Amino acid sequence: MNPLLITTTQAVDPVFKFIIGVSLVLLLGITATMVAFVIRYRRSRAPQPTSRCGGNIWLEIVWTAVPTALVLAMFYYGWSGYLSLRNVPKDALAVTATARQWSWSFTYANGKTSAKLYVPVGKPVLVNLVSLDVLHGFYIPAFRVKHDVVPGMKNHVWFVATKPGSYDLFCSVYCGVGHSAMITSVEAIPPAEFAAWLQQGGGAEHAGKEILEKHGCLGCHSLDGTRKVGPTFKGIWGQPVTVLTDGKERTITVDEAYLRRSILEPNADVVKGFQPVMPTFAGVLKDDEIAAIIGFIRSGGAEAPKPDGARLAKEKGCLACHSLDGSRGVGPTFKGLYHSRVAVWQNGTRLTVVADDDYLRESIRRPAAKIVAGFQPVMPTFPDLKDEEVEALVEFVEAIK
Ligand code: HEC
Ligand code: HEC
Ligand SMILES: [Cu+2]
Repeated sequence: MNPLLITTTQAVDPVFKFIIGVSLVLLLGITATMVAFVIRYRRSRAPQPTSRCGGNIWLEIVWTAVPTALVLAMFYYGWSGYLSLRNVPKDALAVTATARQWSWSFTYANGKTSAKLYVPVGKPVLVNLVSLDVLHGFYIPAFRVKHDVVPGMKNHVWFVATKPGSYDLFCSVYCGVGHSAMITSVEAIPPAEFAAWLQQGGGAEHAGKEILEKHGCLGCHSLDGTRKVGPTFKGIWGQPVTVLTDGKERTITVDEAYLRRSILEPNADVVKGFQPVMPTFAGVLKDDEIAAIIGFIRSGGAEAPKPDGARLAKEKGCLACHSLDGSRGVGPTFKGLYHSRVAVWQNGTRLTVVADDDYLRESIRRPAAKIVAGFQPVMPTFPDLKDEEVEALVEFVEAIK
């Protein structure tokens, strides 16, 4: 870790200790003086006022100057600590924390989302705070960060986990009946493990494909094995490839270093049988975008895998309101829901429907269309859910017997 880096803990703790220390000294000093005076000048010992003191200029200067110096010192320490909390180190890893009633989800630059905040040990992490509904509070006691998450307002915090481990992450603002469910953790893992975690599953492949589309790679490279202006990406990972390096032929294995070089210096190794027409993407693609592309090619260069309903239900916060074990939460349980008969309110009329595929789909897409009798209409909509994700959730709910 960069030894010059001040962590948020290092920014907050000295100020806290200073203020507590000064307060303790004053509390004890004042209490002791008070007790001594009460005993010494008690009525039985001095029934008549004896001295007549008109004032003491030095005493007054001291008791004005010392407290002023103390509170100014508190302000100075507090302010410089606050600046450390606001000034994010330049190389910080950016993550977006999305708060909704009643769950957290974390989105990384490559599109991967997670219900826990995974971070590499020793690297500063910038967390952008987004609320989809009401006021929440992002709170990690271990790193001394706490910040309101205000709907419609841009906000951020940052921190460094200096030791590997699992740290609690809470919502610090009462945000409705499910508030206590807004608890998750920061998982600090070694940087190499983190890089591997970031690449695997969970939307990284999908993000990789989106980047390929955005930068026009797929105009020259296919994903299905057909030859275009450039070679296909299908199944090339780990395979030998014959290239011309400075006019000399050699065979190398497609690995991370080779892919990176092919993207940044396409003319260094030109695949045999192709023209050196690929433009360089150095300075165009960010490091994490290249990592996402490599992750995508590594995963086979095929379409994104089918979304996992169980994972989605956790990440999207469905399970904060819906139980799997039959118990009643903010919403009805998923247990035994499929094909059961449900009493619902629709436009003020009570009717009974059978919970089939269409009903479940509609319940997720348009929660307000039919309200299950006996429940509040508080289920949020999930506009960012893709169709195949809704299908995965429907399948997941159906499987809870
Ligand atoms: C104008 C067409 C064109 C575009 C656009 C293009 N490439 Fe290429 N690419 C090629 C050609 C031709 C080759 C083979 C010759 C070479 O190695 O330079 C190639 C080779 C590669 C290779 C090595 C493949 C292998 O089988 O060994 C990779 C990886 C690659 N490109 C990635 C990308 C990425 C990522 C993008 C988008 C950011 C991209 N390319 C955009 C034409 C293109
Ligand atoms: C804030 C709490 C909350 C969250 C988060 C939430 N729901 Fe709901 N959900 C409810 C409530 C309350 C109802 C019952 C009232 C209604 O029908 O809108 C409900 C109803 C449903 C129903 C119909 C249940 C039945 O018994 O007929 C389904 C299916 C459903 N939700 C699925 C989901 C899925 C999938 C997610 C996650 C993508 C989700 N919900 C997220 C609160 C929530
Ligand atoms: Cu909250």
